[in-house]
Amino acid sequence: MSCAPAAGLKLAAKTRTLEKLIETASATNLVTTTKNGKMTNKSSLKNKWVLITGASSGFGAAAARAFGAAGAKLLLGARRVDRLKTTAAEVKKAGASEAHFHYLDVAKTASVGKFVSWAEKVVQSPKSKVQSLHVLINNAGGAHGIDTVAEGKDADWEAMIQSNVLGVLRMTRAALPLLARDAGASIINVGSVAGHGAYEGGAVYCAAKAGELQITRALRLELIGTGIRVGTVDPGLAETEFSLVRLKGDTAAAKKVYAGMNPLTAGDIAEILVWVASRPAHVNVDELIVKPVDQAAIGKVFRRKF
Ligand code: NDP
Ligand code: 8X3
Repeated sequence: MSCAPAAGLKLAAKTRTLEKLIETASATNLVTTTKNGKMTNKSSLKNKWVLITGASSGFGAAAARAFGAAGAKLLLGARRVDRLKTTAAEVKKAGASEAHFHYLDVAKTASVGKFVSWAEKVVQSPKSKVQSLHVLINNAGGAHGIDTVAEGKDADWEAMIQSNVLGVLRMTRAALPLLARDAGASIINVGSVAGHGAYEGGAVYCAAKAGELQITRALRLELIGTGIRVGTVDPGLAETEFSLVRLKGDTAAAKKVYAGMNPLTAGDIAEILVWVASRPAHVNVDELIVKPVDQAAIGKVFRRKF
């Protein structure tokens, strides 16, 4: 008895698998380059639409520039439209062919609705080559106050839950129909080390970022089969406007948060966000904790004495 037909069938199946892989790779613009004898795989962001919330400062603005430098086209949202205008100009300078911006308050469902309708019109305009969204970065958020629970203010609590938790949910729900299926699209949420551990004066911020982490995990389960990747990037101490906002505009107190240590920069996180989004389409970076070397744990920070 000959085993040739079985071998032939196996070969045909292998060829089909290979063809499928090549198809997927070209559909997602997988770029394979050789650098110093090493192979590097990444999917191209060129001309892909990237939507970033909280793009008026810090991580969001830096990420917009970094995605622009990678050839992506940007959709930027935040409440300070004058700052968005500046970011958009910088993004174009960095290399983006297009950078659009619009007012967005993630704490309000109506504002999120208006913003996403605007984004849909831009993405699906006749001149837009790729008519779907490739990356959604839920970055808008922050902390308000350092009060203990006993001293906490309703307005601070509500602002933190609104932006860091409900904002992520609202933006994701509204933008999901725009995200491409089976093409390496990503939802990347910006969490925090605060979502992984509690500290005094941080009860609500820690709860909010722990909420963001669990939303990310649930969403990944819910979206299985769509090809949409879902992950969270969770930084430690980074010097942006974060502490200035948390400490209600007290510049000296905000500076003190980073005194004597080398914090992360917005650029550090921006580069990581671009790296996550440009992995090959079959790779999902689930959860990434990034801390400065001087921060071994939330409350363990090394400070140099001058
Ligand atoms: P910044 O204060 O510099 O930036 C926060 C951004 O969020 C701004 O663009 C702000 O824009 C936007 N934002 C806040 N609330 C809203 C809202 N209701 N609607 C729309 N946009 C909003 O801080 P970071 O860049 O550091 O913070 C970005 C994210 O990173 C936040 O989610 C923060 O919690 C998180 N994070 C920060 C860390 C740090 O140490 N810096 C560490 C870990 C996580 P505008 O005010 O114009 O609306
Ligand atoms: C910001 C980092 O440590 O101030 O999310 O909570 S921390």
